[in-house]
Amino acid sequence: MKREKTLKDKLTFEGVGIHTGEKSKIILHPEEEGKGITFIKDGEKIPALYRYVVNTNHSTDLGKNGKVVKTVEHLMASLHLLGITNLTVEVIGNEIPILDGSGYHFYRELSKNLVEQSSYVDYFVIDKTVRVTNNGSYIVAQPCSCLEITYEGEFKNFLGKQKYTFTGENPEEIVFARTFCFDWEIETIRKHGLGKGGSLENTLVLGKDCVYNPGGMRYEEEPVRHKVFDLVGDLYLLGKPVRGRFYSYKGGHTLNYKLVLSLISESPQRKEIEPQENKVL
Ligand code: 3BW
Ligand code: ZN
Repeated sequence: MKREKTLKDKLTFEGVGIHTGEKSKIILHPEEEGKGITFIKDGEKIPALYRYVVNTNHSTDLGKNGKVVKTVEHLMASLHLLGITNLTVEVIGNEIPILDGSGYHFYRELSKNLVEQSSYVDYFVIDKTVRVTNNGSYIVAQPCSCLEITYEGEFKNFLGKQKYTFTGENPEEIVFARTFCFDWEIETIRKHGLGKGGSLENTLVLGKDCVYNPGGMRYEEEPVRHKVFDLVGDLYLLGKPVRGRFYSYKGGHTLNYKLVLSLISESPQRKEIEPQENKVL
């Protein structure tokens, strides 16, 4: 049995957003047990829950009453991996800072500041097999008392087929893996008004046969490790730390979100017990 956790003191992170390119600041405030993770932007409280997801295209964004916080997935993954269950994230700006593109800075600073609370963690336990698909991609969730996540990708460049399994024991296996993109995608992403803050400082950029970043890759399977990390973040939108075995074949934020919705609808009692506050939109 693990206990709920929050931070000892507030913690601040500042930097550019990968999509908006704007500078932003987040202040993480300790929160009482049972409160969960909440974003607060311009006075609007946005619970870190699936029902506030407003976009899953190239990032996972949350919003309520017209206030949107972009790119929550890497912070959410870091909180999930550290077992931080109660926290208020004050957002000054429109997006969570991308920092180095991985969860490394969040994970390192947060891990030095943890405090256990008195209640035991209430897990979201996968109790039956659930499968979601989307043109050739799929994710399968299965019951397990562990947290185990496998990602398999088939990339159209030198990476080819890559697969990585995270067994939940060593967060360091995935927190250091950066976000990534392929050179042939950048034009389209920018045309859609996204990726304005993207650079070699925060993104692993890959070509057909090359790595643009001067330092190369942090691991041979850095992209698939990052994909696992993204899924850890998106799963935390279930509202509780998760227990189960997951296999994602070419999934992304949209499919991750579809899985989350499907897991919720397969366990109707969980919808019922959600705080009343979340129903007011
Ligand atoms: C490109 C791709 C993404 C950039 C523009 C120019 C440069 C660098 C970046 C983000 C899910 C893994 C990657 N989500 C911004 C974002 C971007 C992610 C989406 C993904 O990690 O698959 O959390 O802009 S895609 Cl030089
Ligand atoms: Zn990511």
